[in-house]
Amino acid sequence: MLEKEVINFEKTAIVGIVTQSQSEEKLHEYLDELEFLTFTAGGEVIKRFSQKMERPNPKTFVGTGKIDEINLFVKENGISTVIFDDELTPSQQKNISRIIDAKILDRTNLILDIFAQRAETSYARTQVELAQCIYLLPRLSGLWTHLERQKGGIGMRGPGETEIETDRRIVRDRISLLKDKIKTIDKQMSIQRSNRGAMVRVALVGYTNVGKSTLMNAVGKSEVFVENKLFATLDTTVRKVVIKNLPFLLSDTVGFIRKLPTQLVDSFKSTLDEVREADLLLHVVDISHPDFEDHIDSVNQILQDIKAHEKPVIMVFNKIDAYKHLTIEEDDLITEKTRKHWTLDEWKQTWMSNVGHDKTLFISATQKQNFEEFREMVYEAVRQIHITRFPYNKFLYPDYKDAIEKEEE
Ligand SMILES: Nc1nc2c(ncn2[C@@H]2O[C@H](COP(=O)(O)OP(=O)(O)OP(=O)(O)O)[C@@H](O)[C@H]2O)c(=O)[nH]1
Ligand SMILES: [Mg+2]
Repeated sequence: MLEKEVINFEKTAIVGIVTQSQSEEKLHEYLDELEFLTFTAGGEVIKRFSQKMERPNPKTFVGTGKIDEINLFVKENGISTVIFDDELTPSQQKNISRIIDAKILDRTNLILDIFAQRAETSYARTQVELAQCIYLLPRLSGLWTHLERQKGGIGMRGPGETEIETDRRIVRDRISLLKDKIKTIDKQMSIQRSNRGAMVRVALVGYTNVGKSTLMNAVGKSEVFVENKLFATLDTTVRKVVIKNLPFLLSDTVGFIRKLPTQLVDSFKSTLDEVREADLLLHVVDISHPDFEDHIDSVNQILQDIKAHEKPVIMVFNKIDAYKHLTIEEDDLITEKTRKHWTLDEWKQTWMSNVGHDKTLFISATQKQNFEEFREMVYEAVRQIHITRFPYNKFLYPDYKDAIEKEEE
């Protein structure tokens, strides 16, 4: 409570829709996530609005009656920001801003904002700014509606439009400048990566907030920033890790999220190269999260988008210490036994038999539960890649060679 008073959170309302392809339950989950994103960005959600509709209204996303309802609530409760769960088209954003007297943002906007807040190195900042400029360009005219309303339409249109043209030119110039800057850094990073020598490269991937950095710290004895907020990590960290004399490189990178803005995926190309060029992926999952199966799907989709879906993967189900299942009595007696009622063992069995080709692990990174098994499985996978990749490694890693021989005796 005290924290909230000191930090002064922005009062926010969030909006989503129920459609044929998005059930009420799904919307509820999405809005939970949007609320967490809002909190991460420094906002406090005062109210959720939702509407059932066949498809989004092309002009105002939700119906005009709903817009009026939101507007009234905004006025009566001093709401400063309204955030829509889906990406608004530039014209939707413009139309809504004309009616509702508050900042109108969408999910993409919000994610970009969090990335901007969190970017620390100049490289991350450049990537985020590029994504923001690309997002902003088609929306520039919308920014002027506020001014138009204050000063009236007459006389404003001319200079307003000119300003928009000037702004567009400025943003376009900025985009090409940022692209050049990124190209230069890309080259440096790619040289850096190729200079790392003959070591197997393992990348931690997964949804945001699943515990990738925590795992990295636990394995690599490094100090990577960990926080119970979304997108704690933006920059890639690479550490040399040694398990049983076998050295390899482990990288921790930006987390994924569903509906990840495409502008971000494009701008973060080089950061994601770390994943694209890895030999082995550790796909970390937060099994204590009610939507973890959706998270897995989103991550797999993004891996496919960046063409990293054919790599060997170890599925690492993390946070088993926090996994809770509902017993039928806790819920209600009529409800049939759904997946939410499964015990951890039942999950394990299904995953082991379902996933088939992927190796599966269940751990707790904070409690270091099942760490021996984790180390063993990673070691074995890295060793396999190492043997095929570098058959003459005995000159490079005499210790490692000894270790294998000892083991095989
Ligand atoms: N209960 C429990 N919490 C964990 C475990 N591992 C990580 N956490 C917590 O989960 C939160 C997120 O951890 P991070 O390591 O920052 O997650 P991340 O995947 O790196 O997140 P991003 O960098 O935001 O993508 C932190 O509050 C951790 O303390 C675990 O095994 N059990
Ligand atoms: Mg992290």
